[in-house]
Amino acid sequence: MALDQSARYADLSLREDDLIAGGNHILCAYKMKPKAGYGYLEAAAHFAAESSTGTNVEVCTTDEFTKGVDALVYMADEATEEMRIAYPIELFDRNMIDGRMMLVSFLTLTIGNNQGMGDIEHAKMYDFYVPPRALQLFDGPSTDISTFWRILGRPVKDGGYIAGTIIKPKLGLRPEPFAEAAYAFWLGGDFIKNDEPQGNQVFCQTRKVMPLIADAMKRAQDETGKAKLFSANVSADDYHETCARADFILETFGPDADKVALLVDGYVGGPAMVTTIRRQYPSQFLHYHRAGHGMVTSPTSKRGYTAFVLSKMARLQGASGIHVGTMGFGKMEGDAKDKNIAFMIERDSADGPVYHQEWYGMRPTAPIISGGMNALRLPGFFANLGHANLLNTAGGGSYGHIDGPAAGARSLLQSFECWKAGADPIEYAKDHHELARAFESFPEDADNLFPGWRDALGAKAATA
Ligand code: CAP
Ligand code: MG
Repeated sequence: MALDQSARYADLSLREDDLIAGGNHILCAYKMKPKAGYGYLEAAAHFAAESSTGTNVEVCTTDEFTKGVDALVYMADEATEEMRIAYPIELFDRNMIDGRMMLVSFLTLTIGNNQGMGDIEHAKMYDFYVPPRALQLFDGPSTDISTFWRILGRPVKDGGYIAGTIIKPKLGLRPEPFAEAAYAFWLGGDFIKNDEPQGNQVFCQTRKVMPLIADAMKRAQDETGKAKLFSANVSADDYHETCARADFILETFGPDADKVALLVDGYVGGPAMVTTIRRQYPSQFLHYHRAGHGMVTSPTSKRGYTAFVLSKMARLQGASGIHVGTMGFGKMEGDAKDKNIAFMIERDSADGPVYHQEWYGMRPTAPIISGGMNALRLPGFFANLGHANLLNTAGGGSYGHIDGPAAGARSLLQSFECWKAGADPIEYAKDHHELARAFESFPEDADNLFPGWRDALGAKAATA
């Protein structure tokens, strides 16, 4: 049996409201289950000890000051497996260079060694609260979706849906076809991103492809008379490599460099990669791709943290936009209730599953909606979320459109206009050709979402 540390690391008389009013603690809510044979409160207290000042035994070097910065379990409910811990903000590391807080330290404590403890079956963080003093010490975003709206000539508030895509196939395009795929989409749509694994492959070198993409952007802007946006993946293990890519890309786009977002694979690359871009390139839109996150955030995983927590951390770190899934309307895991993720990152005041968070004017992080989306799936998505102030990237939904990516892009925009007008998609498609052709392009979705569409649309959907 382990040492019972609940007298030191648990205080169930602490009230959450008082802890929030005090402003000296970061609060974390977990679903936690101890291994068989361990008492709930004892395991919780050991968890708080390992996540702050303690270990599995008393150490003789502990003094009174140490005890003042203990993390404390303030709620433990075996029946619902809920455990909440208050972490004094002094526990978290501050930068030497400027005294600011860092996400690395937040993670190391709150979801670090405690993930491998012998007396814990599993534990997953599903919400956290950041007091005003700690919020001030995180970077937050330096640019947000309004940057893009401004470039696109839209209102800077409620500028609406940004139709985007991902160059597909995911890998295996050489520079010329890659740039042509970009050009073709830009004839109809606004925003293109590199896919998460696209970088400097031997068959598609950054130095070769980026000038071609910059040229494609120029040509598409000339052709359409509209500004276009590109999100370039600069992920790499090495800080210098990431910066070398970003520098080269911005220089290459030259006068169009403001239209370039820098994309990082922020989950696999980690907080340091995100902050590299946030701090070295504060004028650029920071695009957080979260590939790999499912290993901890999936509802089937009982460890790690949820997608909600990941997204909230991304805003603290300064992501201008982060993928938040498709809330059950696309191909990736998720459900309609995930809209609380979008609300938490885009509003100044929002409710999480446990905690209410005030952001005190920290810039918003835009929800990026991606994964199996197409024009037919969008209206349901918008209806669930209640707005369309977001970036959407539809790879299959654009390059899978029967009349090509420009038509695919137009079908996305028409779908947004249709939803905004409160119109019925089948009726709207009667005089919006690309939307009609989306029915023909994605017949399985059409059958599921709009039964009877073929009779209603007839030749309009069938003819190119
Ligand atoms: C989508 C995508 C994105 C996923 C990631 C892909 O392509 O490019 O990486 O959306 O998931 O590679 O699958 P499609 P999430 O549009 O062709 O589906 O956005 O949930 O992080
Ligand atoms: Mg992708």
